[in-house]
Amino acid sequence: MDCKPRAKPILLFILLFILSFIRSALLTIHPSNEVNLLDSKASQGELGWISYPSHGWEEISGVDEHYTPIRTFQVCNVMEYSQNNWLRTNWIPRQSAKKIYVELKFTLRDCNSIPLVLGTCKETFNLLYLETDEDQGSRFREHQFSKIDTIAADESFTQMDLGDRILKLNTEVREVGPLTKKGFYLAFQDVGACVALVSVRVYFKLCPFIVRNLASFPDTVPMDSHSLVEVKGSCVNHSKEQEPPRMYCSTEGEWLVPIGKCLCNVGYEERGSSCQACRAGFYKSLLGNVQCSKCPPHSFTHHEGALHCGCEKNYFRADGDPPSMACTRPPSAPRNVISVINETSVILDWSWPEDTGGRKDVTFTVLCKRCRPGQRVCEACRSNVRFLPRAAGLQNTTVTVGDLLAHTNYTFEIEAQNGVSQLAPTMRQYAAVTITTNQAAPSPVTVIRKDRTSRNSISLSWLEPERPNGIILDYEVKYYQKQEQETSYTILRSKGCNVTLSGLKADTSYLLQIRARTAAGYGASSRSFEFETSPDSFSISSESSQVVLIAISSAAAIILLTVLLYIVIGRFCGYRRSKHPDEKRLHFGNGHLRLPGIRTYVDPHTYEDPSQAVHEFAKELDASCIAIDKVVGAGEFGEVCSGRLRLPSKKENCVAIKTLKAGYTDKQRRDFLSEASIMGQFDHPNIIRLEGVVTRSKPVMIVTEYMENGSLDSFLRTHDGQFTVIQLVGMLRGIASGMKYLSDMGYVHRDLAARNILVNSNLVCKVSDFGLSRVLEDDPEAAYTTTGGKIPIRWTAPEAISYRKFSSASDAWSYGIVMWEVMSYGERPYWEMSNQDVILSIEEGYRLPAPMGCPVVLHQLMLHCWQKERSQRPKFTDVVSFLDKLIRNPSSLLALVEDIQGLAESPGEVVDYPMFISIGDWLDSIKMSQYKSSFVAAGFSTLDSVAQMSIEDVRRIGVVLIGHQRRIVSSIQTLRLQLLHQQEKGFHV
Ligand code: ACK
Repeated sequence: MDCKPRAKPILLFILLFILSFIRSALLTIHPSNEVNLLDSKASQGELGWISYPSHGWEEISGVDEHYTPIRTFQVCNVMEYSQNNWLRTNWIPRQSAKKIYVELKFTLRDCNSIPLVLGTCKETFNLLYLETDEDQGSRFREHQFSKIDTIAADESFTQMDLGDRILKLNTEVREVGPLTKKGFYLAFQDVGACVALVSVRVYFKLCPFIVRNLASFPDTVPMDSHSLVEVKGSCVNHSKEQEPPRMYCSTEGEWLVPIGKCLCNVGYEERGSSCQACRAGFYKSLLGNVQCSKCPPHSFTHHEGALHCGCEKNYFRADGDPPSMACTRPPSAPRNVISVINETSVILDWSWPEDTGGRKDVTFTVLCKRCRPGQRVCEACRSNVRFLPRAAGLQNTTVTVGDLLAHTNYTFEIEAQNGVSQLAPTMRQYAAVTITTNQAAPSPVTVIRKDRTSRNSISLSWLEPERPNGIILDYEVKYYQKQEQETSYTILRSKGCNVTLSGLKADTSYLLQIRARTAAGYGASSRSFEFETSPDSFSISSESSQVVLIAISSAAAIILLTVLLYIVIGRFCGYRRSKHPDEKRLHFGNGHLRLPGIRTYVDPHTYEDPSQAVHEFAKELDASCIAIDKVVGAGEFGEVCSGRLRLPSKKENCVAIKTLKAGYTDKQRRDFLSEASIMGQFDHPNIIRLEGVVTRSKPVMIVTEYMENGSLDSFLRTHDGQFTVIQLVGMLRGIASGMKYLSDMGYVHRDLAARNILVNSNLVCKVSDFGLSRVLEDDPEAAYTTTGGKIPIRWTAPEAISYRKFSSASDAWSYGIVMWEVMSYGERPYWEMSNQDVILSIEEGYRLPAPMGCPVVLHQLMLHCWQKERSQRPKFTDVVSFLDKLIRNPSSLLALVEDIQGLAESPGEVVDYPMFISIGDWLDSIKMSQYKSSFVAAGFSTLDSVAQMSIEDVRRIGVVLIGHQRRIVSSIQTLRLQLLHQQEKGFHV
C-alpha cells in the first residue's frame, strides 16, 4: 500500500486531525512563536494614541502588577448619558501577518459599586479596527472602523479592592483576519463604562525556524484559514537527503507531521541537530544516523571524519572485509603433522594452527616437493601426483597424496591460509614433513588357467599381475574346499607362475585365490577361482591304468619317503627349538603353512651361537661414532640415553642408545643383544629402526632411531584431550601397519601395549621392545600365571594367559587394548581391577567400555579384537585397511558411543557381550561398588534408568572424583549399547 501523504490526502487529514490532539506529546510548540506588532507595555514614553473627544480616554502613567511603569488609558464618564469616547492606536504595519491577535488587559468597574449611576453606567466597551495601506496621521473617521467585538469584563473591581491595591485584571484576546492591507489601526469605543486599559498587545503567530531530522525549516507564517502550510526542509551541513524532508505549519504557529529525513554523510555522526566529524580513533563508513564506531582491533585513525580505519603494521584487510571487521593477519603454521605412508601414497593429517590470524576463512594448501639425495634444493612434484580431495583450498585437516614414486623422498609443505595471506607473502608460514615412500604392492593376478586335472590334483598357471610394481618374490596360493567356506584352508607359495595342488579330494570343488609378493609386501588377492577335481569313476584304459597305478605307487613311495624324512628332520629341529614352544610363526586358522624358505622372521635362539645372529642382522658400530647426550630412561639391562650417531660420510642423526650395565652375565648379554637381532630383521616405517650395535667395546650398546616423544602411554597422558580423532586414528593406523608387517614376517610380539610404542616428533608411532625374554623379565606389567609364565595380563588374550597360545591373533587382542589406551589418552585398562578379576570378568564376557568421546566404529573394532574365538579376531591387514577407510572418510568417525542414536546406522556389527542383571552387578564389574547405595538412594534402581543418566546425574548422586565419573559414564554408554542391542534382539531387561 502506498502511504505517501500526497497520494492520500484523506489519510493525511485524518493524521493531522489525530496529531492535533496529541501534539502536546509529539510536536514541538515553539515558546516564542508569537511576533509582536505592538506592545503598549514596551513603551516607556507617551504612546501618542488619539482620543476623541479629548475629554474621553486619557493617557496615564501607572505600574503593572509587577510594579513596572506602564502607560495606560482610562475613561470613566459613568455619570453622563450618551457617551461615545474613542481611542485610536497609531498605524500598525502588518508585516507578513495574515491574521493578527489582539490581547487586551484591562480593569472594568462594576456599576453596582458606583452610587447614582443607574441608567448611565456601562460595563462593556467595543474593539474596532481599520485597514489602510498607509498611515493616515491624525485623520480619524468613526464610520470607517469595523467592529471586532464587544469586550466585557470577567472580573470587575470595587472601591475596596482599590483601597487594598488589589487589581483584578481582565485579559481578553481576539483574532482579526484575514488582513490584506499594509497596516491597520485599532480603536476602543467607550459608551459609558469605567474602564482602564492597562496594556494592548498585537501579534501574529509564526512557525519558527527549526531543525528536525537533520533538516532545517525556516520561519513560516501560517495561513489565515485552517489549512496548513507545507514547508520543505533543507539538509544540514554534511548530510544528505534520504527522503525529502517536509513539515506542515499550522495556523497556531506549530510544526506538524515531520516527513522524510536527512542522513549524516560517511565520516560524520549526528550530534545535537547537526552532523559532526567522527573523532580520531573512530570511523563511520555508512551514510546514516548511526554513531561513529571505535576503530576495530588492530586498526586506527589519527584524523577526524574517517570513513574507515587503517590497519596496524603486519595486519591487513581482505577485499571483502567490512570496515567493522578487525584487521587480521595470515595464520600460523599447521601443527602436529603426521604422515601415514601406504606404499606409494601418504595420508597427511595435521592440527589447526595455533593462531588463525583472527579469521574464520582458514584453508590449507599442500605443496609437494621431491627431494633427491644429495641435492639441497627440492623440485616440485610431477603433475600426475594425485591429491584427494585436492591440494589447495582444503577445509579439513587431512589430505591423501597418491601416485608418488616408490622409494622416493618427498617433502610436503602444508600452509594454512586465510583471506589476507595473499597480502602478506613474507608472513606466510608452513609446516613441513618429509617422508620416504615404500614400494607399491603388486596388483592382483587376474588371469588363471587350469592346465591339468586329476582325481586328487589340479595344475594351474597364471599371468603375472598387470602392475607388478617391483620384482615378484613369490606367489601365495590359498585354496580350500568350497563347502568348507574357508574354515580350513591351505596355503602354498610358488616362485613361478604355476602350481600343482595335490592331495585333493576327488570330485570336489575347490576355491582358490592367488596374491603376489614383492619387497613392498603382498598385493591384493585375486578374485576366487573355482576348480573341480575329477570324479572317482574317471575311466582310464586297463593298460594305462596299470601305468598310472605303477606311477601312483612309485609317487606314493617317494612321498612317503619324503614325509618320513621331513618328520625326522622336523623332530630334530623341533628339539632344538623346543626351548621356545611359543614359536613366532603365523597361524592360519585350521590351515597349514607349506613351502617355507621365503624371508620370514628368524628366531635368534635357533642359532647355535646367538652372537652370530647379532652380527648377521645388526651392523657393528664404532663407539667413537656415538656421542651420548643424556639419560632418558631406564631399561631392564641398563640406562636408555639420547645421543648422536655420526657415521663416516653420513649426516649426524639423533639416536637412542640402550646400554648394558656393567657386571652382566653371559645370558644377560645374550638376551640384551637378542633384541637387536630381532629388530635388525625388520625394515618398516612403523617399527623402530635399528642403527646398529656396539659389542666389541664396552659398554655394549644397541643404537636405534630417536623417538622424540618417547613412549606412547606417557605421551598421551601428558597430552590428554589434545588430539583430533583423526590424529588418534592416524597413530592407531601406524601401529596396525607395523603389526601387519610383523605378522607377515611371522613374528608374534606378545607384549603389544602403549608403553611399548614409541612416538616421534611427527606423531609417527613405531612398535618397539623386541627382547626375547622381556615379556618375562622386563615388563613391569607382566605377572606370573598359573601355567608359570609371566604375562602382562591386561593386554593378553585369554588363550595366551590360559595355555600360552601366543599368535598374531593374540597380538590382535593386545592391539584392541592399545586402541582403548589411545582413545582414553593413556588410561589404565580395567583401571584398578586386580589381574585375577580381569581374568575372571573377561572369562564371563565383560569387555572394556568405550572411552569417552570414542567413535562407535572404533569401539566396535576393539570389541572385534576381543573376540573370545581367536580366529574371529581381525587380521592386521584388515585393521589397516579399515582404519585407512576411516581416515579417508572422517565422517564415519562422527558417531560417538555417547550418541546412541547413531548406532543403528553405524557400519559394522555390534558385538554381543553379556547383559548385567542388576545395578550391583554392573557397578561391581567396573569396580565402583562403593556407589551402589548412592545410585539407589537417587532413584536409579534399574539398568534402564541408569542408561539414561547424564554426567550431571552422575555428579549429582555424589560421584566426585573425575576418574570415577569418567569410568561410570563410559560404562553407561556401553550399557546403552547393550540395552539397544538386546532390544533389537527382542530381549527385555
Ligand atoms: O617414555 P620415555 O621417555 O620413552 O621413557 C622410556 C625409556 O626410554 C625407557 O624405555 C625411552 N626410549 C626408549 N627407546 C627410545 C627411543 N628410541 N627414542 C626415545 N626414547 C626412547 C622411553
